[in-house]
Amino acid sequence: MKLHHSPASPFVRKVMAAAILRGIEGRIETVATDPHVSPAALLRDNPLSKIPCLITDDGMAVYDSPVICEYLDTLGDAPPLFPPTGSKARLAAQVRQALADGIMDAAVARRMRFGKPVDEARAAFLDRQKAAVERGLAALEADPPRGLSDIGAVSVGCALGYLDFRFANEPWRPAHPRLATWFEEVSALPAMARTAPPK
Ligand SMILES: N[C@@H](CCC(=O)N[C@@H](CS)C(=O)NCC(=O)O)C(=O)O
Repeated sequence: MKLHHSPASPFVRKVMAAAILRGIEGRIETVATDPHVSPAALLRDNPLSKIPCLITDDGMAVYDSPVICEYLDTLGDAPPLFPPTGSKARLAAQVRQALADGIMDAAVARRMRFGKPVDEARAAFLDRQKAAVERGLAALEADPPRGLSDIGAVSVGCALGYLDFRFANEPWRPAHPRLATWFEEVSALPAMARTAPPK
């Protein structure tokens, strides 16, 4: 399989962490891709010009990260990251994934302001993204994940790692001590340690 990849993308990190947890990392060849310049090789596979985008061994392009992770769960023998279909645990893991993905979406959108003038409408948009991140963190602090055993927890780890990577000047730990303790524990695990964003 091939994966359009960037080490800075939290969504790519989620896919690589899932692949490590599933024991199939070695089956994925990463292809360095900058989605923001809309390279032809990416557009051929994903018309949205977004990463991650996985190309399966039989040539099917699969996106976005929740869909890729669910596909990876069908490969390999390690314990699944998606609890059984129809279970309450599965719904809870998917909702937590959606919350973490939403934090990543909002944080990535905030990054788009850098180096550009910010008018009133843009400032309001950016404030809204910041507020979404803050509310998302508060919801996670009220109900932090346990361990790294499902796709919800993996996604939360990637979201927090992205905040550290891109918004180190806005420390989230002091107001979210339970989340900080959990993140400290899971950051040492191979799936998180080996996929950490560049320094
Ligand atoms: N919902 C998508 C989000 C992916 C995403 O936003 N990726 C960013 C990189 S972190 C991207 O490719 N951005 C390029 C663009 O928006 O043009 C997923 O879960 O995979």
